[in-house]
Amino acid sequence: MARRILFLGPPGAGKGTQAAMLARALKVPHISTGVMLREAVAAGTELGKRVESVMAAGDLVSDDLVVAIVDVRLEEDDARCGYLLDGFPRNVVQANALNDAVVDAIGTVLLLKVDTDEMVTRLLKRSDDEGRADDNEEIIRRRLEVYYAETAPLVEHYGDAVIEVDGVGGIEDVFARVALALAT
Ligand code: B4P
Repeated sequence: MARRILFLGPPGAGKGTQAAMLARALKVPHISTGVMLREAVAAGTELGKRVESVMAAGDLVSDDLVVAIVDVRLEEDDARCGYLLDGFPRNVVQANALNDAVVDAIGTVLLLKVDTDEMVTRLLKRSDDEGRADDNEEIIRRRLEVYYAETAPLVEHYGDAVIEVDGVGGIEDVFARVALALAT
């Protein structure tokens, strides 16, 4: 059966980490808008130049740009049999921009829950490991604000499709909870 799953959660909750593991297990593509945008920045494309400063400030890239790249990606052959969307939609406008066929097909919305101190600790560690421009403390606080203002309302938007998963603990332990949530 085709699996179409959305991952929601604040920055640093582990969406990217868990979505990559789950996509491998389910053999569906892992579609991360954050990864696609960072690749565009690294490659110096026109898109990358437009979004670089917005991302570095911890703000959301404009809806039309993100919706356009997701639309194109979902048309690719490998997405026909399912996919994991990670980091998209990020607000109600983006959720409403998904076409009806996609909305009808979304089976599960996984919400990874992690407290603020843990998120900040993880992202500061990632900053040390990877040197991402948006992982310093001031920008992390800004990204959290943006999450609570723009993205958290999606939990209500998706209503009964949302399954909460405790994102605190070792990566394998969290993954076991994700797998259990999908199995029940
Ligand atoms: P994202 O790439 O989505 O980044 P994120 O929210 O920081 O990461 P995530 O929650 O996936 O955490 P991860 O697994 O990496 O977005 C970055 C930026 O792109 C946004 O701020 C925005 O500007 C832009 N953007 C993306 N999508 C957009 C959209 N739809 N619309 C507009 N703008 C958009 O985990 C974080 C760290 O924790 C990692 O170092 C990981 O190793 C570690 N970790 C994970 N699980 C752990 C665990 N269980 N224990 C300890 N550490 C753990």
